Amino acid sequence: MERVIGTTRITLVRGDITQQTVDVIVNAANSSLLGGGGVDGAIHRGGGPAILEECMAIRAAQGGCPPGQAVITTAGQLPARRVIHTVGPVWNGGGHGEAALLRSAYGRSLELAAEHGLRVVAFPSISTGAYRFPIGKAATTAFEAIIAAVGRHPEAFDEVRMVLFSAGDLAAYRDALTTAKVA
Ligand code: AR6
Repeated sequence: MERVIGTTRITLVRGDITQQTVDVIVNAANSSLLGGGGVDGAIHRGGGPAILEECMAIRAAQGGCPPGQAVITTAGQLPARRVIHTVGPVWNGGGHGEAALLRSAYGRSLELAAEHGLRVVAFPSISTGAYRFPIGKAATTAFEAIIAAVGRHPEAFDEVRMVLFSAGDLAAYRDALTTAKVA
């Protein structure tokens, strides 16, 4: 399943984010940048200690990464060239700015990718694991942010890929991408 906006393909695959051979994969990190479970654990395990070393240097310089923001490091031994670490919101009922923070997490990640000339970007489903954001709303919000970023940077990206871990997650993102409005 894919949709094309100008010269950018928005694609969906079921798989493991650490196995993607792309310019940059995005990590669903936490504000400490010191690692964790889920996607974050898999990326640090697969990439090796070089990723944590750069995260610690960023922490020393700017004191972590708030929700909705993003930072970039090496990908260590992973097949991707770089890792962008973004922090999604913890779902707390939806009335605490969660959707805006999730939009920002996708949007800032794509701004950083564009700044660094990274043209093929792979995202996991940010915030829908440990942070409990409902999958359908997360999928709709992700594509709103991705489509807006592609609109701001029409020349920057060849592909923005969502990498979904389960069949259920893939189905939710397929529904959201099918119905997403492209301006
Ligand atoms: N590839 C692709 N998707 C994956 C993978 C993988 N290797 N592993 C899990 N998923 P989560 P969050 C899916 O919890 O909700 C960490 O401890 C998973 O099934 O990784 O943003 C951080 O340090 C789910 O659908 O991220 C933070 O503390 C989705 O990825 C916190 O969790 C996101 O699940 C962030 O929580």
